[in-house]
Amino acid sequence: MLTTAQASDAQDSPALDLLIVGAGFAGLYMLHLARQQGLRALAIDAAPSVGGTWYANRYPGARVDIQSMEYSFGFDEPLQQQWHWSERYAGQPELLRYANHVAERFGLRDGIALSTRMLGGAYDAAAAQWQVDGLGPDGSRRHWRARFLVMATGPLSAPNRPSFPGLASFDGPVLHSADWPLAPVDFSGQRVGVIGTGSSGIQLIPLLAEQAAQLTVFQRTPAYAVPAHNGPLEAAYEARTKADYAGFRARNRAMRTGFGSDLPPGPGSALDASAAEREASFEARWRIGGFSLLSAYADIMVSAPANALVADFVRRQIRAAVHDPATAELLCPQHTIGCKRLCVDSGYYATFNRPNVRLVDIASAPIEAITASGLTLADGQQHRLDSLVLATGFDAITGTLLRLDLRGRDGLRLGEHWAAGPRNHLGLMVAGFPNLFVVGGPGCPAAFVNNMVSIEQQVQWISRCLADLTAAGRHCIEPTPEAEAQWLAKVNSAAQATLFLSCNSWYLGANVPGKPRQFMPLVGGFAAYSALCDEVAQQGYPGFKLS
Ligand code: NA7
Repeated sequence: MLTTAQASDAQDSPALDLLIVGAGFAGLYMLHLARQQGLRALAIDAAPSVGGTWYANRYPGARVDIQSMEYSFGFDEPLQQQWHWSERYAGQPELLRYANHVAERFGLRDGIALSTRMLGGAYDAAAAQWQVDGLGPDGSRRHWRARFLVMATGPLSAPNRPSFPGLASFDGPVLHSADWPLAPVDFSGQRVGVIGTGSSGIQLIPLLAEQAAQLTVFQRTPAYAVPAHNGPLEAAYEARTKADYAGFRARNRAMRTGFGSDLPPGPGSALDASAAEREASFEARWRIGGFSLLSAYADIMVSAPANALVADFVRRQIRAAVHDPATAELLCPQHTIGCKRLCVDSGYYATFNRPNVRLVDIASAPIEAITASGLTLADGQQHRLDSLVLATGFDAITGTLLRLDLRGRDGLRLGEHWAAGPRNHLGLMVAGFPNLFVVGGPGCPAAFVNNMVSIEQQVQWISRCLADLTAAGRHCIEPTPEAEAQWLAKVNSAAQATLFLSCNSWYLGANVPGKPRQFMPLVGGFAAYSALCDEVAQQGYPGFKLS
């Protein structure tokens, strides 16, 4: 936050109805709806481009893990009819083009300030306004006043950069998957090290292996990866979907995950099926690819024995794909499948058959230090490297919000309010922080849902809420502490009924040292959540104070 003196020097814009932080898909859609409602709205983004996560994650191989006909906006029929995806799972460049197209198509550019970073914001109860401080493109101080503040900052936008001892002394480039250089990086002839084997590592490793002289993958926990079977989008599938796109979107919205209506979840328990039936079902879903394997039976994420059957199936696929038995064994995860987000890959396991790729286990011998010329492990192994890639993920869901200086009523800091872990009501609003909305934050199912569907639902809810407030002549909405406590209990009990607490995932904050261990997303399905949010609005916002 700026001091009072600094704030008075800052360039002050005219008061806004709505300040939107983030110009990714959530920010773009929020701006579009706000303008349609006649609100004075501005979206700011620290990046020099719209696109959010699809601008930041430019690493080779970055690709969406939900099919593009589903992972795209459904709110506008001409948009969904006219846009053509070239591949089944679009790559980052195409997704970024799509974000730019949306900004152009809906005339949003003049409502977006790029290279403009929020530093902090405080709720001014006397003026019933958010006072927000930031920096403009030239580094000059900026100040905005807005009745409503929408944090469309994304759940995966604060990179996790572990503090490996000696990292700063490394002589070569250190790249992070979520902050990749704009110019293409040439790894030809180099010895490259990759730390991290989550979705990002799994996508970039096969491509780096094709370039590097030697690629060493430092693995702390092996990941379960299912094949994407990516390829050109089939014309017949596209035509069939577009013939009733609205119906397709509606069927997806009725799913727990907001996608996958083409291949609905299998009913019943994996334990009730015969071994042959199970194998046939897993095989069929493996051949189709993507997340569908986890919904082969209804109890895979709630029954440990059912889950073990799927995990065993994937380990058998890994052993079949990887020639060296010792490497294959090291690549076989032992934790609950799906407990960490499942990865969707293109040739990941087979990459370890290349003679220039080596897998190193850093669970048994952790990284002791990074030196000028490489990396030393606890057992004394030395690895000489020319470049180091960190695919170490994100301070997920809360990281971006807590890195800002956000203060609610009476100067209450968000960091204090969330000291024991995040809490809010409906996954949308925080007690003590009036008129502040969070899209894709804790307490909502976004992490388990097609994020485009989740964004549309939350942004539409916020838009409706703003309209309802105006119609009722109210200025301010804020959840009650009681409603917030009840919602937190709901989030916790929903997670406890599943297998999601059985491993260290970013859902739990367990990937960031010192972060409170609390399960952050809401399990229970998109359709149920969406219906509940609608009911709250319909009933006049019980659980909220309107003033
Ligand atoms: P993830 O899924 O959080 O993966 C990060 C990887 O980095 C994972 O293998 C971690 O091992 C590893 N990691 C993190 N910190 C360390 C340290 N300190 N030492 C060694 N290894 C470490 O991030 P991604 O970017 O791949 O994907 C995030 C989401 O983006 C993904 O779920 C999709 O939704 C899209 P660990 O498993 O913690 O032992």
